[in-house]
Amino acid sequence: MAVLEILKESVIEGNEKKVVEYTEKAIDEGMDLEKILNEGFIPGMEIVGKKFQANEIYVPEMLISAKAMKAGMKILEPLLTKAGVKRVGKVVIGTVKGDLHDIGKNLVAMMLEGAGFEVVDAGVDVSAQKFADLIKETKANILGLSALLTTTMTEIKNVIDTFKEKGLRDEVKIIVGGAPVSAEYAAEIGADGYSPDAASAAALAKKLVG
Ligand code: B1M
Repeated sequence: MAVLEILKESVIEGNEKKVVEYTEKAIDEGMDLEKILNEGFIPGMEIVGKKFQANEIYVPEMLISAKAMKAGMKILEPLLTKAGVKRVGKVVIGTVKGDLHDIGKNLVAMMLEGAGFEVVDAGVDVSAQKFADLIKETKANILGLSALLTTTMTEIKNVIDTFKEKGLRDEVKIIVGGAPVSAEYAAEIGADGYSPDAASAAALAKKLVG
């Protein structure tokens, strides 16, 4: 099997050791960095996302694949940056103020990375001001907001309103998600999109920047 095919399969299997080994092998062979990303990691994570949506795999398997992909990205990322390879887009993602849940948000961040985005993870309990500062600082074109509590869901609206007040709303596409959030709520508060899970969040982000 060719190196990139093995790399792709290793991401799907969630075999971290093999992902690292074959990422290094591809780099050592002088393979194009973009090709490693586009023909190894991205199609691997795309298949993982599809399997998750079809209920063929569940959150733990998806986390294992995402962790394996991330180990490879750790090697590839500095080289991509150094070579000035253009990514699909840049995303700032975080869990809103008052909310400490981050498992789903981390999964979304990893799927976005697997889809070719540069991801700035703002962490949990992030204020509207902090999101605004990060968007100005990173010039990201997508903002991802996660909320897991009915009490913090309203903070998503506060972030969007703050962006409007600061004249930043047109600078970014805002995508939202988390268990209590719905497509109706997202539309009501003026988000650009909602997705129910990590795989569709990556597809949505791609559509919004495409
Ligand atoms: Co909390 N918690 N929790 N908790 N917790 C819930 C959410 C709850 C439903 C449990 C329950 O009562 N049945 C409930 C919320 C009720 C409500 O408001 N409707 C609850 C509560 C009440 C609380 C506390 C208030 C409990 C207390 O202290 N009295 C407290 C609040 C702390 C705080 O945040 N301020 C609390 C604390 C915690 C722990 C710290 C113990 C822990 C979090 C650990 C961590 O995240 N590091 C925790 C956990 C683990 C849960 C449950 C059990 C699991 C959440 C999870 O990780 N799911 C949860 C009950 C449940 O869901 N069964 C519960 C797995 C994860 C992969 O799914 O996060 O939904 P999820 O993410 C999905 C999608 O939602 C979507 O994609 C992900 C992957 O497919 N998605 C996005 C998420 N973000 C997205 C963003 C997007 C797009 C899609 O675009 C940007």
